This record gives sequence, structure tokens and C-alpha cells, in this order.
Amino acid sequence: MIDTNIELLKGIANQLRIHSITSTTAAGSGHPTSCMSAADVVATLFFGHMRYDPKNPHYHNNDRFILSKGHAAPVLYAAWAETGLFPTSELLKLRKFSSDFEGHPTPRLPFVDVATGSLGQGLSIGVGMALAARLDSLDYNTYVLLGDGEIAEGAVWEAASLAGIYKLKNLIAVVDANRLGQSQATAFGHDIGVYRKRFEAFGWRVEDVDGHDIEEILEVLSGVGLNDQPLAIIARTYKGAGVSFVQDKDGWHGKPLNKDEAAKALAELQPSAISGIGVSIPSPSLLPAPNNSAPAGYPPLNYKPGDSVATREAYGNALARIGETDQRIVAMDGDTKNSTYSEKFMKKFPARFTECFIAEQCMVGVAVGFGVRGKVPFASTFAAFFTRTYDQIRVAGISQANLKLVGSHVGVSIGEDGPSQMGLEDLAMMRAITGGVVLYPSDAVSTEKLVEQMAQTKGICYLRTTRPKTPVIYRNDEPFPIGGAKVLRQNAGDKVTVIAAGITLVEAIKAADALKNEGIGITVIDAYSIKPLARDVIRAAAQKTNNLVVTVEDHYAEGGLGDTVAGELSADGIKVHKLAVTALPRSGKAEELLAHFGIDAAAIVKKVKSLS
Ligand SMILES: Cc1ncc(C[n+]2csc(CCOP(=O)(O)OP(=O)(O)O)c2C)c(N)n1
Ligand SMILES: [Mg+2]
Repeated sequence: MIDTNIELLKGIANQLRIHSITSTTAAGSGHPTSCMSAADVVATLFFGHMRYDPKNPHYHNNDRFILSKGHAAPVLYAAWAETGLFPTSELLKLRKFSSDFEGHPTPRLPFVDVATGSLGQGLSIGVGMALAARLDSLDYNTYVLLGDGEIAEGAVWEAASLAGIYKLKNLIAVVDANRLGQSQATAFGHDIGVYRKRFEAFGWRVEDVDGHDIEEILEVLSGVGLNDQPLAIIARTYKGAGVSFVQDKDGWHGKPLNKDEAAKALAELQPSAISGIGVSIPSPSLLPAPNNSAPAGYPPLNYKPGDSVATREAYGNALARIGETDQRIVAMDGDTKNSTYSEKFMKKFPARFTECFIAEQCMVGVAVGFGVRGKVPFASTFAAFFTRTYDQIRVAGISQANLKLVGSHVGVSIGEDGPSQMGLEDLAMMRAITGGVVLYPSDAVSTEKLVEQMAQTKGICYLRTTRPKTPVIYRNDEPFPIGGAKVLRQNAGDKVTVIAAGITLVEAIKAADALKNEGIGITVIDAYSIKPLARDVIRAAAQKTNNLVVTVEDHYAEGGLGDTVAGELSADGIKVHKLAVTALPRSGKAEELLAHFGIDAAAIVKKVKSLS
């Protein structure tokens, strides 16, 4: 069945190819051939299938589109220009400093939900969005366009697995199988059966199409949502399709056409190109918007001084408590929920909890996906296991995502399980995230208050929790603003300011008591906000102790609390002596390890005496 609609979509696809070529030629860089293989699929989705309001890309029930192969950004920009959202002349500003049409998509543009370009991340974010649609009873679909080279990434298959497990029929992956990657052919080229088997193994319904045959693409898309499986469309395409001298040729990845080549290409494409402007796009159904507004307040907490509660458990208590009034909160975990205590939230609000199984990269993507749909996602696992998903966290920073990460089992204080389970690099890693917040509470009250702060603060916030129980030292009504610190001990004549957080704060207090008995005073500060650091509070205290500071942390010496304090206060002439883990840990009792690595009360006492 050939009708005018198909001719129109073919024409729009060529118009998208033209924009992709002219914008990359004007920029002098970019990936035109990666755009051209996908042009027919993109034109069909945007002008023949998806339901959305092109004037309002953020409308809550619009179909979502994630360009996971982010280097094909020009074709995405071209599609939105052809919907009429902005003038097509803007496309010529591609990759210029003064323009938001960056080399790879970022949410600086209103129609981009998440940054892409680090390949392999889009599908897990799509899983989060599809789960959010289900939670909010909305009927939008989420479409994710991937490259055939890209799907070598393990994170793609973590996401494929989860989508299959949760039967996300509102999630559609389209693989642009153009046979080529960056430097050579992809491993499986046009052996479409390999991709079919892989997706099928993860519980997907799979269709393969000629990715340049609009009629076939439309027909397959008409089956979206037919059964209860996610749908993978393997589109057999040619890189550079539509222009004879680049089509299916190796050596054209990431290379713009020069002016003469562009003119030749346009001569081939122009006769059949049609603008999409004015083409009517199906509207999304009218369903109520979810209530994603912040609550007026949270229920009170109720600890008694001297109670002994692990901060990881207080995290679970906090989430279950504030989840009552804050409908935006959702949580996810990677099969550690009985250790991180996120299970306390799951038991109370099962529909708002996603078990991601042991797939941390996918878990962070899922959280980012929920975040862009207006939720406040808390993702938890052992701090050590966030290291493997650092790229997702880094890119979430570029996405300016609203993401809450909670890492438990930090430092040598976890004891017997040994070094593979100890988070000893997490502060360094999380401090380096642009605009991120890093929190490290020492007792149950401060943990709960900081979880409230995280929920109320947009952006990426990391909370570091401890395995052993620690005493409750704060009153239930004590405020814990992000960027604050608590001066717990301070007297005239103190010799040194000791700065600690988490388990080492407990040790610092013990050290202060021991030293007091010997007539030596120290100032003790709880630096629960590692980033931003309470610079003024710390500087003022340090100046009263002869500019002498000792930091104590259950983290490697590189990039943790000590480096933070030193980095922030070196210009003020303050001398920072670091006590931290400086060698490879091993299994043992928590106390033994804290002593062995010189971060317990005795080590603090010794250090203070050596300085006074
Ligand atoms: C994680 C990651 N590794 C490497 C790259 C560099 N890179 C950009 S595009 C590309 C090839 C992608 O091939 P494919 O997915 O087949 O996309 P195509 O351009 O063929 O559509 C590579 C290796 C990247 N952007 N991200
Ligand atoms: Mg490819």
C-alpha cells in the first residue's frame, strides 16, 4: 500500500538528510553519515507515528524520544526544526559556542530530556521513563534510537534485561543497523539474526525492517503495544544513505562533507526533499498530569540520644518516613536492599520501588529516567559498586539530572567482608561531579535530616552511609543544612581542630574525651557536608587552634575529606594533617582495621600529641 503519506515521509527524511549535511558542513565537524542512515526512521517516528505536542516538548503525556546514539544530534535537531519548533536557519549554528545545538544533545535544548553521546546509556534511561509512565498511569511511549556499534555496550543489555523482566510494552528500541561503527565494520554487520536472538533472549518482541522502507517501518510501528513485551526494531540501513558517494562506505564516520561534496550531495537529495512544516502530528491523549509537587513538610522523627543506629538503617527509616508526604519519591536498588535498608521504603510503597537486580549502570539510568519525569529518585547500593557506573553519573551531571545516590558499606569499618566490598574511593569520585552535593552523616538524626535535604535539593546528591551502628548524638529538631558543619567540642586554649565525619566522628569524640583527661583540649567538627564544605566554620575554628587541623576519614587519602579541607583552606595558611586509609585493606574486625590504618581514637590522640 503506497499512499501520499509515504511519499511525504520519504521527502521529509531527505530534508533531514539535507539539514544534517549542511549543518555539519557549516560546523566543519560532526557525523552526517550517522544521521543519514537514521533519517527514514526518524522522519517516520516524528511525522508519521509518535504522538506529541510539537509546540510543547515538555507536555507530560508526549511520547518521549531518546537519541542514544547521540552523535547523530544533527538529525534530531533537524526533526524538531521541521516540526516548526524553531526556524531551520538555527541549525546552521550547530556546534557553535553561542548556540545550544551542541555536538551531542544536552537538555539545554527544551526537547532533549537527557544528555547522550557516551554510548550505551539511553536504553536504561528509557526503562526509567517507561516505568514512570506506568506509575503515573500515562500512555506515552518511550522510543530509544541506538547504533549497531553502540549495542556492544554491556549497559544496553542490562537495560534490555530489565525491560524484559518488567514487560515494558511502552518501550521501543530501534537499532540503526548500518553495518559500520567508527573505525571499522561492526562485529555482526548486517547479520540481523544475531540482534534478533539477543533481544529475544531478554524477553523482547523483535521486528526487523528495511530501515529505508517507510512503509515497512510504519507497519511495524503500528504494532507498538500489541502485547506485553518491549519491542525492538532492527532497522537494516546504510550509513550515509541517500548520497551515492558516501553510502555504505567505510571511512566516513564523524566526517563532514566539504563544500563541493555537500553541493553534490544536495543535488542528489533536493529533488525529492519535502519540508515537514505544517504536517499535522497526532496529539497525545488527554490524561491528568501527575502530582509532582513538593510537600509542605515531613513527619517528625523520633530517636533518643544514646540510641545506637547504623546510618544505613536511618536512611531506610528516612525514606519510608518522608515517602509518606512526598509522592515524588521513588527508590531503586541493585539487590542490596536488605543491606542498604531501602527495603523499608519498598515494604511501605511497593509500587514506587524498582528492583534493578545486580545491574548498577542500569539502576542509575533508571533513576535518571524517573528524575526527568518529575520524580525524586533515590538509588542505593554499596558505595563500592557505584564506581562501575561512574560514567552514567558523570553524564547525569551533564543532563543536570535530579538524582539521589546512597552508597552504604563505606570504608574499612565494614570489617570482615574485606576490601572488594569497601567503598574507599567514593568521596573522591562523587566530589568531582559538577554541581554535585556530597554528604556524610555520622548518626541517625543527621542522616534523616540530610535525606530530607536531598529530596528538596534539585541536582545530584550523594549520601555516604556506614555499616556499623553509631550512637545518636543529635536532638531530633537539630537542623542539617547542606553546606553546614557542627562544632561539637570547642574551648579556649584548644590545641588542634579535628575534622571528621561518619564513623571517624565517633572516634574523634572518644579522642577528645581521652585528651581532656590529660589536660589537652581539641576542637571537634562534624563535617557532614563534604561538598559544599562549611569553609567559614572550619576556618574560624582552625584560626583559634593556631591554624592546625587534623582530618580523619575512613576513605583513601586521595580525594576525600582531608583533600577537601586542604584544598579549601590552604590559601588561608591552615596546615592540614590527614589521617586516612593509605594501604590495601584486608578482612578483620572493624576496630582492628580502624586501629591498623590509623584512623581510630588512639591514632587521633597520638597525632594531636605529636603536634602540640
Ligand atoms: C562509550 C563510548 N565509546 C566510544 C565512543 C566513540 N564513538 C562515537 S560514535 C562511535 C561509533 C558508533 O557506531 P554505531 O553505534 O554503529 O553508530 P553509527 O554512527 O554507525 O550510527 C564511537 C566508537 C563513544 N561516543 N562512547
Ligand atoms: Mg553503525
